Amino acid sequence: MTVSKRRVLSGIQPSGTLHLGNYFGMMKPALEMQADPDNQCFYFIADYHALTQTPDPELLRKRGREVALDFLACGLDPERTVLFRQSDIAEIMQLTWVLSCLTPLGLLERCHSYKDKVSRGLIPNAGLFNYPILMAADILIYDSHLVPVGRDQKQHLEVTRDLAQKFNHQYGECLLVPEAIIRDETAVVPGLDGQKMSKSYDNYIEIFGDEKAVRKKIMRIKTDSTPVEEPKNPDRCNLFAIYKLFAAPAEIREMRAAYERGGLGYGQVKQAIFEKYREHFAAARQRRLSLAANPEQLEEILRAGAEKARAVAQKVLHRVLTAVGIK
Ligand code: AQP
Repeated sequence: MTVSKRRVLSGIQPSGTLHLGNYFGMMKPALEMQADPDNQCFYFIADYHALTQTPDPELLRKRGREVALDFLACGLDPERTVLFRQSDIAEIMQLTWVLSCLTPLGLLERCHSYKDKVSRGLIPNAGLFNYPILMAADILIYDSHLVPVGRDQKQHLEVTRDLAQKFNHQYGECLLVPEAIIRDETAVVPGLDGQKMSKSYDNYIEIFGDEKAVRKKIMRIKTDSTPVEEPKNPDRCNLFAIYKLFAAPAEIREMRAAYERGGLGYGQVKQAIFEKYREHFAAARQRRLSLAANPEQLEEILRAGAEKARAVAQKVLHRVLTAVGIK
């Protein structure tokens, strides 16, 4: 069960277009963690998870490639970090079954993400209900130490930890109990409507959207109707929350003071966000274009990543199956 480096593990579902919530909540911290030589990062495209909501095969394949391109364009270095498709690691399904046999139904019934989707009208399938078990398998199968995620995944991480502890209690020390890494400042990035930004709610700003269309979306971000001349509370404003993601500390202080002074129009803040957005992703946008022009290279990165991830998964699964009495 010993690994020489700290393993960092995270995934993104190809369930739609990646957005600022995915970027600031998970990708940016995950990319920063790859710079630490003590970390060995495993990042994956969670296509089995996305299957719960994506019945169109071509769309699922296409979105999977796009997630990989987005991640690479944003700075994932395949020389240092292992990037792979979840579905290339068949062992995950075996571990999912073993963990399912330990999971009380009540634990799944309490998961907010499932309840939230159902309350928004999604007709759930068993896959969506069982999502936290698959997620636990995704994490535990690589002896992961650290899992950078947005706050919406906190409860799922707790389920993962519970299942690992339950397994160890029942069968003896076998699974490593991981820790979530959630940054307060980017834990929940708000969408255009002020709710959590989500691929499946029509409230997101794409990382690599068409700039004109993104500008229009930014201009639609919901605000209150405080007149321009009046002072405003930045801490209750979606625009300020989004501006803060991009701006340097001194710029944030200046913007805060401008809110509190009065005389600042929301249109000005929206324009400032758009300019920051454009600048922040300009180099990545160029990199994405050249990566997209070379699909064989992308496939090779994913193939090589899967090979490395699978070697670890096979060892952990062997340990688990031996512990439960299957091997
Ligand atoms: N709004 C957000 N703020 C902060 N972090 C976020 N994440 C997602 N939205 C926000 C983080 O992004 C990572 C990848 O998420 P995911 O693709 O696995 O699924 P999700 O959390 O369910 O993201 P979406 O966009 O809301 O997808 P759909 O609509 O398909 O369910 C995770 O670490 C997540 O915390």
